[in-house]
Amino acid sequence: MATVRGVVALLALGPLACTRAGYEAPPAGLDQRLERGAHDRARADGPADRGRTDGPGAADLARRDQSPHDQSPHDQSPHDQALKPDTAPLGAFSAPVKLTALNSAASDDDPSLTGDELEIYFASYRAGGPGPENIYRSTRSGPSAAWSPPQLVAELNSTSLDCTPRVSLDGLTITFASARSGSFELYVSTRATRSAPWSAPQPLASLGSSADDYGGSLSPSGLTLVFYSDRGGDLDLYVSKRATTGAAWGAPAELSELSTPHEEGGPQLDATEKVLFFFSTRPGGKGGRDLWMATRSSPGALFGTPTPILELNTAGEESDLWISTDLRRIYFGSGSTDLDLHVATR
Ligand SMILES: [Ca+2]
Ligand SMILES: [Ca+2]
Ligand SMILES: [Ca+2]
Repeated sequence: MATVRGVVALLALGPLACTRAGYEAPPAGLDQRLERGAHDRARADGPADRGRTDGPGAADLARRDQSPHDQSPHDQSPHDQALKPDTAPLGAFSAPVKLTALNSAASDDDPSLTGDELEIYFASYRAGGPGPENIYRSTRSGPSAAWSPPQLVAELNSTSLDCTPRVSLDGLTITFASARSGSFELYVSTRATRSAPWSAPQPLASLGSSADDYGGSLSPSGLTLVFYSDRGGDLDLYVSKRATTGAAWGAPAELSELSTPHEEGGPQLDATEKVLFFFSTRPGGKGGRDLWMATRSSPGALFGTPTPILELNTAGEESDLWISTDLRRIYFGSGSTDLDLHVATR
């Protein structure tokens, strides 16, 4: 979602895939790896540290040499590889890199990828679409291949503002926010295959409000959806649950332990539903919107005090994000005069 500048900020979450055959839960020890990562991040505070070379250890670099990005898709899909047990510590992220093939001179934001990371959806204010902000899609043939020129997603866009696309890991469900009927509401669309067109978007009416609602991100189980809304007077995070992937969504509840009078938005849960990534304008960041994360001891527990992702934040805006299931690749919109899509790895 683009922020401020006279346009209502638009944000989107990526509904993460529901049931996906072959999915493996993240390995035990995630908490310890995150703990170590937080320690590393504490050492990497500020742009001045971005060029340092003592970030990833030798073991990390050795791993990176055999990363899924270097694997031939014919040998093993990058996604399968990414889901293999991975015990290396989650250290600080690398310096963010712009996705220049996707960015424009206008604001580009709200990235969301399929689990294989071969298809990306995002929102952009560039000219040429039916409305002021539109949803675009790009694909690539492999994890290190070039992205194709972005294309408008005609089935999802309107003459109003459309933003915060969140595609599921299997690429068959997408949610997004649209102001086509007044305030921003969440919509959902599906497709039978990755090459089929998206169905006519349907409003997620039971989650909506008369205020603006953005970015509905499905957990990998498909049973939890987090989104953000200013129904309480300022942007805060909300969660809804359902018993099965075919059941109706329950009444949304505010994640009030994470609420401040400042902006909270762009939430995404990890597969354990114990780690939440989001953006916030709360004090303690670098300025404007910044990326934050919070953890909890179990999916039913309250989140602890959030920590900023120091090495990714700037005095500009860091907005809606998407993070891979192994938590090693994060895509987000960032910028000062206009937003651009970035990726950082660890
Ligand atoms: Ca831009
Ligand atoms: Ca708030
Ligand atoms: Ca910032």
